Amino acid sequence: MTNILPFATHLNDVNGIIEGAPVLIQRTLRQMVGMYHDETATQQALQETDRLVYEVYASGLPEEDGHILYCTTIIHPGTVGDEYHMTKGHYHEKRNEGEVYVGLQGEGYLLLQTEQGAVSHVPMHKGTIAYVPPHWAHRTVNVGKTPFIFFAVWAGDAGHDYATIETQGFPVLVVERDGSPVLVDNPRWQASGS
Ligand code: PAN
Ligand code: ZN
Repeated sequence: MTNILPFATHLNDVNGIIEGAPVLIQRTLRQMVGMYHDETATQQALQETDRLVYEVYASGLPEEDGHILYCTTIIHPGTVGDEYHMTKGHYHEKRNEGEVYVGLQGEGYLLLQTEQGAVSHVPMHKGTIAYVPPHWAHRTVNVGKTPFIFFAVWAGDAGHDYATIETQGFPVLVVERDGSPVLVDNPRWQASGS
């Protein structure tokens, strides 16, 4: 295991950035083509310009057993068609690794599913401590008008499996109806093996 000396970083509680965190991931709509259910709305939005959907400030710690990884995620407000801005979502490669999310700002939903077909969602706002149990895929969604920001902590060797979600999506979508978020069945979703 890589030897790391004790250190501290600082969370900027205005913008959610971890100052001194070396890793920044920025995901734009172009990098998420095919993940929003309304392909026409995705292509129309991209004809005008690409947009930043979310960014991650990560610890940069080694992805190894024994280390604990952490980051903040900032999902910018907006919709693609009627579907709220969201993360790609993933299973952990090591399915038996869970995670903790802490809401810092804004309004969000945490969507979860298992490979056995169970589905769940947890509304999140400042102060929410949400638990992602082992074996549950997880995606977060900004259902508000301001950035939705949360802090996450997980095991260093958990790994990320994006491919399963890219292929299958989630069984439910979070869409805007009369200005409020509602969950609807994902018409394109198929359980694995079906
Ligand atoms: C989070 C996520 C982060 C971005 O740190 O990685 O919110 O979402 P995607 O990884 O799905 O793009 C986490 O769950 N880590 O395990
Ligand atoms: Zn995770």
